Amino acid sequence: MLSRRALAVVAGGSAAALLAVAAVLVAGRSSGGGPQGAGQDGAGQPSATAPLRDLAAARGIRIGTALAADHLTGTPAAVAAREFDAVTPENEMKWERVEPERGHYDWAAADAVVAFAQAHGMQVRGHNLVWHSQLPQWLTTGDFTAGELRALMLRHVTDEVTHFRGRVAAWDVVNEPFADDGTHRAGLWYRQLGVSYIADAFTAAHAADPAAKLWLNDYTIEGPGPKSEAMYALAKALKQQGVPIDGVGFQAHFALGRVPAGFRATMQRFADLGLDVAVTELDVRMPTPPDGDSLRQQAADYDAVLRACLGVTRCRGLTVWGFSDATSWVPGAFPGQGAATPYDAHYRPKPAYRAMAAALATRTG
Ligand code: 9MR
Repeated sequence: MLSRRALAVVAGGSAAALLAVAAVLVAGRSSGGGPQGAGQDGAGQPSATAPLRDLAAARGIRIGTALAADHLTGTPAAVAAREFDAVTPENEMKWERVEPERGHYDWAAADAVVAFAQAHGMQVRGHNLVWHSQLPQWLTTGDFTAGELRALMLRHVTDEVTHFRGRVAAWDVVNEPFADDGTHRAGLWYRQLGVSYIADAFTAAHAADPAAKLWLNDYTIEGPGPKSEAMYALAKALKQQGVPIDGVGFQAHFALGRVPAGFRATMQRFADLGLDVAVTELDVRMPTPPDGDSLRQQAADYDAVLRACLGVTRCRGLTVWGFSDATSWVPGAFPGQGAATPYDAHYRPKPAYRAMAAALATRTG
């Protein structure tokens, strides 16, 4: 039985995607398969052989990865292009990278990631326009008045969106606006401009590229709690005010075994506001080195997140924050932890990869 979304995709001409599902279902009943994702994992699950992106297309969602400009050749590039149909530049579009000096832009690294994505039929998620972190020093130490800061923000948003117009499908316009207790994060923007910076950033981005989808994005909003409530209230208010917001991204940086049981319900609640939702930065960290039990739990966690997205009609896709343990940000940020992605450090698929393929290929809810 095909889902409504799968039928829509097939009706839209993607018969190849339907064939891919058929292929994976057949492969799932045998123990054979290709070199990637072949055989049985530690949990004894059957494996899939079709690339994730084909399986995802058949379910009407995109499957993405964060990608850095220094991973556009060799094995990382080959795996990214084969498995994923969406890309989020990991750092290359952040303010400190694109405007290291006031008014002087350096688009080279971001352009390289975008060109790679275009060459391989991958959609680009722009990350990000306004954030409290990874800002250039000239901006954070500039001692600007509120009026000057607002003008700098609007110009930066306008220039960046304009540069990528037609090449970036969706933008994380405002990233991580809330602290864990649900208050507005006391970063540069909120401190100097108050809450108005958020609507202003969306309005400027929309003016620069009316076709781009515009998103809020944050972490620890996936289950009930003050931060999720704050994000809900903000998204609702922006919609009511007619601010051009299209979606809310759930970053989903999880610790092993900690996927909130209510993730699907949370996404549905936001979708009911008339917004799209997506999983934008999924990873599941664990103490290293991993063992059979932790890899099995991680596979269950990836499965749960993917099924949460598949269970919400307005969930547009799932992006992993790097697909290989070779390049993940986690060990640098959480000493003693890592192994957070679906591929190991040698670019071999882990049980988490096979869990995602299986979740995409089967319809067990
Ligand atoms: O993965 C990114 C890492 O390379 C950077 O050093 C770090 C700097 O803050 O940002 C990481 O990506 C973050 C993303 O931009 C926003 N959500 C949290 C991600 C992980 O920290």
